[in-house]
Amino acid sequence: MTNTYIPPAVWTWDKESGGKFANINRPVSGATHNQELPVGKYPLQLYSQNTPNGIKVAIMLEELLAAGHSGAEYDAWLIEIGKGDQFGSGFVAINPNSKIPALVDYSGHQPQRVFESGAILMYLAEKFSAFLPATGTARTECLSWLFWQVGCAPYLGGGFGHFYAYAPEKWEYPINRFAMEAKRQLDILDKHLAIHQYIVGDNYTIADMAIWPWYGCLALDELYHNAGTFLSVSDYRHLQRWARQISERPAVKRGRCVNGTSDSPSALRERHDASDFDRLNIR
Ligand SMILES: N[C@@H](CCC(=O)N[C@@H](CS)C(=O)NCC(=O)O)C(=O)O
Repeated sequence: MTNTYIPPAVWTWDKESGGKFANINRPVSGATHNQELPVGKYPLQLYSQNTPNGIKVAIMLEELLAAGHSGAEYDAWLIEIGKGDQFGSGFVAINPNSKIPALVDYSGHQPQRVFESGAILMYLAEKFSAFLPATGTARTECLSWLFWQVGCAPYLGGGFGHFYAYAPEKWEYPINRFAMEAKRQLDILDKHLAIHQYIVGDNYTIADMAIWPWYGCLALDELYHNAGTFLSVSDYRHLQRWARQISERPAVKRGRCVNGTSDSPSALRERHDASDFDRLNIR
């Protein structure tokens, strides 16, 4: 590499560091402005955007509804992270980490906030006794893979995705480092899915719902522009099979539209009723 950086003794904040998210990144936490969160008619209020972490929860809620859990009806409000909505006072109050997704459950005596996508999936699975095996090896496997995903995603998103797609310039060293790690992770899943239908054997669980939005979408070449070709994702045949199978689920098709920001006919900025999907062009 030619442009070698010599770190100063003390790091200072370079506001002009560039990159897609430079305008919203700061070295401090907390709210930047007052912005109350809207509250809709259902006990479950989701505040999110349809990024890979965001759609995990919308997919879970749609799967719960599809499985007949009418108590999983929800309002989904758009938190536009590119515009800094995650730093509004109302959002920071339900997630001090200022990242989507976050959920508030108003069904109990006190409103219950839940943040971190893995924690939200587990909270909903336990609340409805669904998509998480109750005991034994299957439950332990499910939670192992759920936490595997939450731990690995920063390498795929913050590492590979950032340097391949969002950094102001392409640098070989970080792209190489994180492409290697992304392929290692894809290979783990491919080998596992060669002998399992779903992540936890025969049952579709919250582990699939957490892993698919990242690794399933990457396998389908829907995550970062051209990344599928770059990482030769078609080589991972078993992962491909699983990724396509999950993508065909009607609840997954609906969930990934929720809190979409684009002008595309499959983006639903807010979701307040099952009928909201009727006007979408869901493939
Ligand atoms: N570990 C968190 C990560 C959430 C996360 O990174 N969310 C991103 C979108 S995918 C976000 O809100 N980014 C906005 C920001 O970093 O300011 C989770 O799984 O919920």
